[in-house]
Amino acid sequence: MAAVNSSKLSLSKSQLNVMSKWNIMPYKLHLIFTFLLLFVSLCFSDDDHEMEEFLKREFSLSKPYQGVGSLGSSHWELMGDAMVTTDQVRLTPDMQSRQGAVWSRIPCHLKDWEMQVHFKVHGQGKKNLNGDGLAIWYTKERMQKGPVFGNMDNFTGLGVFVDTYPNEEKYIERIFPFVIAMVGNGTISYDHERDGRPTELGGCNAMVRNQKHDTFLFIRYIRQRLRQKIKMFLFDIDGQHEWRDCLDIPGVRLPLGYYFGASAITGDLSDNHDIISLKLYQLTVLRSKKEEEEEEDVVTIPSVDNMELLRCKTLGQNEEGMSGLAIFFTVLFSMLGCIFLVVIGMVVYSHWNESRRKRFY
Ligand SMILES: [Ca+2]
Repeated sequence: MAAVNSSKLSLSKSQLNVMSKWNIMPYKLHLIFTFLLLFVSLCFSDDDHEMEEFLKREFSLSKPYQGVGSLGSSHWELMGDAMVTTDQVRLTPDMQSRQGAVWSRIPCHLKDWEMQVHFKVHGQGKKNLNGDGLAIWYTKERMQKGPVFGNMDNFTGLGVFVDTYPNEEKYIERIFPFVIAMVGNGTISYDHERDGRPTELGGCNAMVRNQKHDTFLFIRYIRQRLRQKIKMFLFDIDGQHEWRDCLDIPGVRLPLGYYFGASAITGDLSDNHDIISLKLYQLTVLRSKKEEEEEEDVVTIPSVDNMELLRCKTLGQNEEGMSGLAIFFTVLFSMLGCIFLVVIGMVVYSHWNESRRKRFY
């Protein structure tokens, strides 16, 4: 106890010393305090701390799906094999060669949003004998049939794919179902045979098929231009409330006025692909003046900053190996060349030296 007391005493003495120093330099104290405050506020100024959420009913789809697929006044339109039941919008049934979709009729002009997708993928097929998956869209085009999870290829905008069948078998390290995101500008094709790897922005595996508990996918898009991010959370671990970050990509530039949709496709293999609800929340994000100024330019074509960089990350290993090998051979041949030149030089020099000696004698 005595030791503690003395240490307390010495601490208070040193504190007094420090305090007296601070009294001499009030400006320093003020500065330190300001920096601390700034640091703390920066640490806590995460996106979640400055957001308010508003459910936008016109962009949301939920039970009892009033008028969907029958009334022209509904905000949502069905396509292909999609059908409405009391419990879900079934994009495809568990049958071969089906495709279906549900599309919003209204273009969305929100800057910052979060789409909360409650979905269900289930069927008779055993693991990896099911397919092909479903997609969530924010695109310029709507109501188009096609090969990309039941939507057109060369789409313009954002596609998030819940891919349930591994088409490319050589990458056995990837466990399916696998969720990826892709941004198209109208000219980029989705490579079905390679599960979209050449154009993916990133993704994660997610055990979302034949689950007893509910499965969700959240797509969050905030700060158009400056800090755009797509975040996906999955509710898939034994029904516990556990969310996982799936991907987080800054610099995703999406134009305003695109349409939300969901689609699915089956081929030789099939599944029921169900949408239970789509809930769109408007997010209110505070922006600095600088951020507002930087966002003034209107985005007309979807793009992703550092897209080439992202591609290199996913494609790159073979290319990197090749360039390493090329460097090795370049260095090897340069060294051999140098040695050859030195040897030639020595031979020439010795000949010259000998002939000079002969001249002297
Ligand atoms: Ca696939």
